[in-house]
Amino acid sequence: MKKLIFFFFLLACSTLSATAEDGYRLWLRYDKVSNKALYDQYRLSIKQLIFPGNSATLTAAQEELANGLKGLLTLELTPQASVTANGALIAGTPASSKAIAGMAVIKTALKEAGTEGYVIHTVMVNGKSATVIAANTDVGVLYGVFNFLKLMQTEKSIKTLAITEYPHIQYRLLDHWDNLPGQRDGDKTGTIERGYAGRSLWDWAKLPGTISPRYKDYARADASIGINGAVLTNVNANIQVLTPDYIKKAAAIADVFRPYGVKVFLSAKFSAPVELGGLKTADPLDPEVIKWWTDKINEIYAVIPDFGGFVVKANSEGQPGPQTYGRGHVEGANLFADALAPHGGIVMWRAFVYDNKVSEDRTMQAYKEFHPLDGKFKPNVVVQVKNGPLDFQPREPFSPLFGAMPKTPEMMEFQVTKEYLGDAGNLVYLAPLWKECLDSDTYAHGKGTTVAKIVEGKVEHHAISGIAGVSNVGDDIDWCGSNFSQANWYAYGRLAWKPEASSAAIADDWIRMTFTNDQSFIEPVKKIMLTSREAAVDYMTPLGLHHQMSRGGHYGPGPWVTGGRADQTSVYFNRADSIGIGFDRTSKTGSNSVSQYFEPVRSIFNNIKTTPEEYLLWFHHVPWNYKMKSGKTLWIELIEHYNKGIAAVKNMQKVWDSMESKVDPERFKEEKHNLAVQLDDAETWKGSCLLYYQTFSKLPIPDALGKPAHDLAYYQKLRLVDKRKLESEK
Ligand code: BDP
Repeated sequence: MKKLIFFFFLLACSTLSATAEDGYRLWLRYDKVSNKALYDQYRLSIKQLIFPGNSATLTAAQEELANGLKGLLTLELTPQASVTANGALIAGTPASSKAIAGMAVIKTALKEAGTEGYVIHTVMVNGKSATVIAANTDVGVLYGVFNFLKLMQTEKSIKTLAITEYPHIQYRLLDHWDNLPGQRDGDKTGTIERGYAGRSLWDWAKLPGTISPRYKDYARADASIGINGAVLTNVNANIQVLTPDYIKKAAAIADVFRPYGVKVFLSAKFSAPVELGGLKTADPLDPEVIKWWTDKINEIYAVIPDFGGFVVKANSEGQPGPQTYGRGHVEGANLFADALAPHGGIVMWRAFVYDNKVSEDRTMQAYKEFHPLDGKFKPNVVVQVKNGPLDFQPREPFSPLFGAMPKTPEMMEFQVTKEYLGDAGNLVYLAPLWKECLDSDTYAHGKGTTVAKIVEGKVEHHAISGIAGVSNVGDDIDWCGSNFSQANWYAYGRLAWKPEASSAAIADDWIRMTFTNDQSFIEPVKKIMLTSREAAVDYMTPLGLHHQMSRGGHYGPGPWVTGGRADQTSVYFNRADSIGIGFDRTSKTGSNSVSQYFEPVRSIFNNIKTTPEEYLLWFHHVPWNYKMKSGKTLWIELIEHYNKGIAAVKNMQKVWDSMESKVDPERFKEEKHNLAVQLDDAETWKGSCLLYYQTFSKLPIPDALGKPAHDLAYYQKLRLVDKRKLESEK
């Protein structure tokens, strides 16, 4: 009998946990606070709720707060009209809450908070202690509520609070590279370009009639980290999204997002007037074309009154654009800008362009085309620039365009999905990659003009500032394809809100909210997250190497890739030969891309001795026997970097294995599996790259540094694909 009961007990546990830990709840878990002392403190600080208001956004904030308090503190409060006891929680704006309108100190504090910021202050009201969450707008209150809940989720004291927070960037967007159904393979839900977490969340076939509950949960997740816009569709755009039917579908999504402060944007295909409108041309100066876009934009605003605007990929990788009609980026972007301006919309014109003719150095193209256009764009045009001059590599120097268009707002484009960093499965925490770029000094307006400052628009006094992250969200139950990939969605939002935040602090919050507040879990896991990006650089493309991935999927190694369009191949970028390896971009003997940077960056990169070694092979063609700072040769250091990357993954495995008792079995097993794949990948990267480069260097791999397990022919045949997800190839 005892045995039978035990069996049923086990059965109950396993079914419970199987549904409980599927990753759906992201960082918004709201499990009961486990620290007894803090739980008691929280209960003492929150005894009464005063939260009037019935706008959609305040209702969303009230609902979130109620859910949070119920979960974290097993507390359900009926809102009251005025403070009667110690421990009141008062939330709202001066317009929604009489209590807040009457607090001089809060109104003063709110001056700093701006339109989307908030304050959380401990105050005395009629001799009673109270916590106030206040903002100038409803959405600010929602952000404040999320932060207040975060304090408890991460087990911080809430006894004496004096927090003022506001976003440092105005447009904080996620760009979904989601295709429409049938755009790629005839299926009902769209695939996602470079998406590794299933298919598109937007169930276009069922919209607008059926609204998936996931749209709201998606918007909640975005709002919890301050994301305030979503481009629903792929930059490789489909004209169909501009048809009346699809506009209605997009409007239904916008209705769900609106209470959470998330605006809807779309991608626009430049040739739509021809393909959809039946016009003879899409020439941006043609009056009929102007009328077509103006009408289309008015049609969108009629059903989505707060539509954010368009992102446009023009004259890049085969997409049509103004150059197709003998015009330039300025005419193209301004066409949209004029039609969007009366509605307050913006156009994000991408600078990710490269010629149909293969150029001497693809990384120079964006600067060459856009730098001369500074000052010519309409005020609601934002030029959207990828973080590096190439394409979301594990490491690139910052794009020289940042700061090079002082009269034009420049928007950052990061990639949250890990196209070049091992898809959803590999553990690579991207905040350090983004911080490295944001913290880089452009010297555009003297020392200290970091990329972050350019993007924030303050040094150049722009009216608009923006940042976009290419989303890693799909319809997988865990949203991002793995638990640790959720950290990148989270970190992106936090950095978009405040680029000055630290990778470590963000990781700390995320681990606490997603896993546990147990310090013996947090510290080691945080450490492996923080070192994971450098590990990926080491085992994929160390010392400034770039674009050595396999063709198309970009998942595994393919340093030998050649043929087809030269500037999309690995050999174009590694330039390996009998002398050495690396792309010479110096002024005298190379492409002179260094000239696109401001001094002293230009001279630093131009000189092999002063170039930081992590960018060495980005800027220089370096002899195999070149003496590195360590005194070792380049060849030996290359080998050591691959080894370091592999060792780092082994360490991640060791740390994770030691966490088994601190994490639920589902998430433990998933990550254990993912790390085993990652180690295998790292070793494959080492074998593939070193054996291929060795055909040029003719130098041995010393036994002590570990010979690859197979020969080059083996690696060349082995095409690594993500073992967990089927990627939608271009
Ligand atoms: C590259 C991707 C490609 C995108 C392109 C872009 O490989 O799928 O369409 O960028 O940003 O990273 O337009």
